[in-house]
Amino acid sequence: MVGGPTQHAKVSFIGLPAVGKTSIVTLLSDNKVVENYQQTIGLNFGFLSVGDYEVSLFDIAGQDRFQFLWRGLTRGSKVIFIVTDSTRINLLKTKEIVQKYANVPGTTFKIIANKQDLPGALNPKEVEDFLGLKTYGMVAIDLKRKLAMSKILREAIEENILKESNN
Ligand SMILES: Nc1nc2c(ncn2[C@@H]2O[C@H](COP(=O)(O)OP(=O)(O)O)[C@@H](O)[C@H]2O)c(=O)[nH]1
Ligand SMILES: [Mg+2]
Repeated sequence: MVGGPTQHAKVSFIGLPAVGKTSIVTLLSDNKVVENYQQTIGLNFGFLSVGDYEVSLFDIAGQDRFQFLWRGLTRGSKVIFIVTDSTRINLLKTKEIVQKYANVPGTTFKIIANKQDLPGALNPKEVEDFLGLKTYGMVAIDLKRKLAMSKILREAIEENILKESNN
């Protein structure tokens, strides 16, 4: 067999409601576009095989009443993506999420600046400067972005594994 053995990886998505977490997971997992907003209740799962990794995607509800679940549900994640819709108002609240959650040893944190197609969206560089974490632009309702999103995911997992094996 070519390549290394298949490894399992858990990756989680957190962020405020309606920023596009379920859309990203659906894009990766089902090759589909989420057209109508349907609030996620608690937790939704996706799955993706990328490179040598079998990745479980944890899509975690963003509403205030679900935030008490975030820490427990994300436990053991190699990567946590914090998703923003790239608006100013959302970024202010996302900064609080970064301060509160982006400090788990062993987990790699990245930002997705989603909804780059909307007028007035802050670009990934602006989002990165404000939040202080590596940021990738995304349009989760564009099927053509699936490959780019899979690549972001794979590189983040590889970065995490490399860092952990150096510790
Ligand atoms: N214009 C635009 N709409 C998006 C994008 N990503 C998601 N949406 C829409 O935003 C709404 C909320 O998306 P959803 O994935 O359910 O958000 P979640 O609450 O974070 O899981 C849905 O109506 C999606 O169709 C995007 O990149 N651009
Ligand atoms: Mg959702």
